[in-house]
Amino acid sequence: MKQYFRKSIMVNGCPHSVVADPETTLADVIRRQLGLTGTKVGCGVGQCGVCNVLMDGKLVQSCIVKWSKVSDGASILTIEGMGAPGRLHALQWAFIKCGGFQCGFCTPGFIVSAKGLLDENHNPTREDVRDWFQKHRNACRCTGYVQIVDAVMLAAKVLRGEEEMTDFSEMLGKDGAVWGTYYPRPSAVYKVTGTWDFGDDVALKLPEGTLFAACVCPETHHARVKKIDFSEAEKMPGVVKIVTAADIFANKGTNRIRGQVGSGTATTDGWERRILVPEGDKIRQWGESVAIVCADTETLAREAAKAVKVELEELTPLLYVKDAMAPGAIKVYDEIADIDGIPNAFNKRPIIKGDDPKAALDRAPFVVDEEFYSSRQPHLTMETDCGFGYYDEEGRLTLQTKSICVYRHQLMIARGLGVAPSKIRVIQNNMGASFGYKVAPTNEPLLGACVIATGRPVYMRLDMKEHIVRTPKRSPFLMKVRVGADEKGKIVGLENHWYVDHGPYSESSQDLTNKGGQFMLAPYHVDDIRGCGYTLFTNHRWSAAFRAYGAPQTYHAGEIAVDMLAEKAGIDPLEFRERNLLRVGDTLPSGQKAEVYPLQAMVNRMRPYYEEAKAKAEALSTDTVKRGVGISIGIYNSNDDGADDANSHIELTRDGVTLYNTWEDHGQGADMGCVGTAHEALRPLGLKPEQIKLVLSDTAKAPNSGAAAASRCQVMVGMAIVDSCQKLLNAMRRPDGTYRTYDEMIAENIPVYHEGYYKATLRNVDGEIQTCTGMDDATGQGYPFANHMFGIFLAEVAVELATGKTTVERFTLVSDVGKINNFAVVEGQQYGGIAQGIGLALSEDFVDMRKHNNLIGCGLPFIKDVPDAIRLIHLESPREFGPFGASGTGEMPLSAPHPAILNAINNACGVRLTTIPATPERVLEGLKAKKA
Ligand code: MCN
Ligand code: FES
Ligand code: FES
Repeated sequence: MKQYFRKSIMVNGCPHSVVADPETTLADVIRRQLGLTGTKVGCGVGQCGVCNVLMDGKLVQSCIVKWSKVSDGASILTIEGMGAPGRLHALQWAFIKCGGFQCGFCTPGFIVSAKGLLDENHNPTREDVRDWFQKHRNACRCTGYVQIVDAVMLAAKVLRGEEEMTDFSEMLGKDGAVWGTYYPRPSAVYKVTGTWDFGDDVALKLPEGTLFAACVCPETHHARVKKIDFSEAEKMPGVVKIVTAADIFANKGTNRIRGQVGSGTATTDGWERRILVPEGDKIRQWGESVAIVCADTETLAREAAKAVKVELEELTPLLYVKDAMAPGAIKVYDEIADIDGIPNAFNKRPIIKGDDPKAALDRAPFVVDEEFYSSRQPHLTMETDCGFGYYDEEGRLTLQTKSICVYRHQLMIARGLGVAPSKIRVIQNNMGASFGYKVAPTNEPLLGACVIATGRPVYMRLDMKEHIVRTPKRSPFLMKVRVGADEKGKIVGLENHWYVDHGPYSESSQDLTNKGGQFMLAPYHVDDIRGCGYTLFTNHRWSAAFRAYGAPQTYHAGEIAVDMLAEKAGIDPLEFRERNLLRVGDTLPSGQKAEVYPLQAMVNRMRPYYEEAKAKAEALSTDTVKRGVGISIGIYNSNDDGADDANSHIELTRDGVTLYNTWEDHGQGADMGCVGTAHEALRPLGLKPEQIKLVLSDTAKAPNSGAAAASRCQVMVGMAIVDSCQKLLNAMRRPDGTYRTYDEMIAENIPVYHEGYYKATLRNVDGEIQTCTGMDDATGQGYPFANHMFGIFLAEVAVELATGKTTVERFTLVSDVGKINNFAVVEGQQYGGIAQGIGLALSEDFVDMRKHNNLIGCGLPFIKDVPDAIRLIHLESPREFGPFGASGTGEMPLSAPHPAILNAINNACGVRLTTIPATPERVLEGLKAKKA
């Protein structure tokens, strides 16, 4: 006989009597039984603070408090009890004012936590705030924490009566401008009040009869599936259907998924990926699904999934790219041909620019010839992968997920499921960030298979462990670089070979592999380059996009190699870089010109901070703690390689305008991007920002704007928005230059709906305007990118000699992302990217499934791992082909912050690491090797 506990509790000042399972968590009681979905659940195991509530005035992580431990009469405060739209708490107001959130998934947890602090301490210092969030383990993956601390400090002032909670319209610019200001994004009020529904929140409100889907994923990297036995599982309570590949075949699906593979150099046709691994076939990576249990509840589905027996024949896994390419290595796919005699290589991307540099390198007085390895960085979003599917009013298979390329996913999964693309509708849920992993379909085909097999709405949610081990990761690169300089410290040539570990699927691999050629030494004048990138199959995690896709790998090698070269040449690292900078008229490794050349001006801005940092490091180094300074430069693209394009539509309404497009919002600020851009383009109409309504990221309602990837949307969708706005203004303009009203347009029968379009455009080496074309397969030369973003990174670190522990004490970023639409958003992107760069440099990795399966095990940076002292300096060179002069910004801050840190470690203690992360163990090993 199962027992339930009835307790009377006060929730947000109201009495409730709740009957619940004693083993249920307080988070579940709050979310599922009380329906207060403002409290989110991230890690579910007490590591992230996303689920924070105050219980009897004390901050608790509600995901680890069992109902049995909640005392009768307990008083609980959730985010809903703090304030609501229209009556914000000072903390909620301050988070908006300071831009202290992005995706908003961690935000209720931070705000409730901060209330706990301010209730105790009315006048905290910034360090008190940081200590509090560290002690209470409040984690955020988006913001880099600085604006959160700003917000708490500001709220404290309000609560002390030193500051007024003013109207946000004060933040508008001259003549009511939104563009170029810190004006809050449209989703702000909802995110800080917990009323912004994420996928999991909507899922709890789905109709009766909705099934929960749990995947059966045997724990192996490589094995043949001999038998899947679900005879016991299907008899278990609540089980409605166990879906296998046989169900997909029965629907005439091919059970295969294909993504972008390449343009002819690949030996695979790209159809490697199975939706569900059938009997007789192979599991080729950890976490691959062989079956899905659809049951009435999550608990029942998970129980039954455990009862499915899978008989396996274990096979040797290839978990490291060097093993995969070793002569005689076993094959991940026997049937896919090797390239250039390299086992498991399925694509090659040569780069041939200028003359062969071999002779110059042989002659050069200073040469670096080094091998580098970059890690398999995990995305570590606070929200896990989740979503649901159902048939909509037109009988379309509708999938609401974290997709950041709704149209692409529609096409990618259609044939595999046996459904015409037009019969699939993909909608992006409000999401707790992606950082690119959702360029890959994850749950979409699985949910699709379940809805088809059951005919019922189906919901799937991974817990954090499943989320980490089953979703794709950053692809590790093994890089061999030979670069030389002459007596004057001028780079004379580059030989560059890189080997990309792409796991067992080829999807999205060619553009990634291209980056190794496009960005190796991109910030410098290098006439002569030879090299080649190879993409390889392994049995480790399949790779998808991760913010700056290919750049952190490439700059890890390039920016450390440049530092080593400077050291060999006896030249200061910044000085060496300045001598070699990419200057007006120089070409990038792909042979195209950059659209602007801001690097010298950026170095000029950086130099005083650099000199000051060097002096400080020297003065503050002791016998036990060595301090050092490191520099790096990153350039990254702001459009998809080649002939990128985007659509955006606009409709004039009686209340204002409505935009229709698929600028998917990970949390980066698509809402602000759309409103800021459209508001500026429609300035003659004098609209208020709230008069611009958005219908985003639903394939049934909005035209295709492409993926929210490659930091392309501000430029690409932005230009399409401007085009649509111009068309609307042209239609509204009267002969005297004034504008018709909506009613007049209707009365005169003038169209109020206008379609905007943009195709990526640049100036070629002759200065002529053309569209982007992509790269030549044989030489890696071409016109892949319309716009770029530029960053110079300065890291100041302290290395503890006894432990090898590195702390980043201060960080400076001088950037040029063109004209800035919204400063709060751009600064948030940059703080957050730097924090991820610190994780990439020092702690984050994904190698061992038993260790790297939770946020802490994976090395997620918490607030004290990220300095409060981060300086952001913006240069804004206007871009000819960007809306109002804008380029992108999202990925630049994660292009090359980590080599600055690695270079600073070397500067501090003489340990030159070529593998990341620079864990204390690796630094200590380096220190010991130095002594020996
Ligand atoms: N922006 C601006 N002014 C500029 C350039 C950009 O105000 N000159 C603003 C834009 O309006 C937008 C944001 O900055 O709100 C990012 O714009 P953009 O660089 O065009 O990037 P996308 O909108 O295409 O977003 C994708 C990009 C990528 S590729 C990844 S990965 C990423 C990122 O953005 N993932 C993120 N930032 C992220 N931020 C959060 N919080 N979560 C993620 O998953
Ligand atoms: Fe509760 Fe992470 S601490 S969800
Ligand atoms: Fe903190 Fe996204 S805003 S996790």
